[in-house]
Amino acid sequence: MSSADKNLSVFATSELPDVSHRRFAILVAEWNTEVTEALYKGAYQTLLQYGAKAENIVRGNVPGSYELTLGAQWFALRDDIDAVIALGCVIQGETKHNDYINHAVAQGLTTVSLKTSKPVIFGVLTPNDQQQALDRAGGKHGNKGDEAAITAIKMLGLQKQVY
Ligand code: DLZ
Repeated sequence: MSSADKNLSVFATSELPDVSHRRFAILVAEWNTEVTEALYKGAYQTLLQYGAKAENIVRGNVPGSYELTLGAQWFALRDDIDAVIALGCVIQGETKHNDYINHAVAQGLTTVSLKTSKPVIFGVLTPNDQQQALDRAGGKHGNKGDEAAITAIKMLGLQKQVY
């Protein structure tokens, strides 16, 4: 079973919708690149695995997780983007810096999602250390990137059901 399938079994209660014509933006923070690149790989492959077309997936990089919110807003405001997946990794440090970043990003992505009425998925790891992050970026605890992609797909399914 692939890690995407594992995540699907955690989530799924129904079939995933057809997303062959849906357009996705994946935003990747450049801090903790080893982790965020693994998250990206997971999200990208999972979108393809569940029917998205490569030409309908655009990638954007931001310097750090704090910048995910504005990057997400720029993509979400585009008419040709249906959903945004924001990927980052904020590792706990000796100061409270990480708390401020995590709260700002969570709040900011929520605001963008509600303001644009599009799925903006929080794919940010908030681990205590790098190993915990790697465990969740294709390691023993799966890949949060896969999970973020499936969440985006499921939200597009709900949108179709509602509208
Ligand atoms: C400054 C900072 C710190 C200390 N740690 C992280 C981190 O673990 N993960 C991450 O994605 N970004 C970090 N940053 C950078 C901030 O997200 C942001 O890029 C800067 O504060 C500039 O706005």
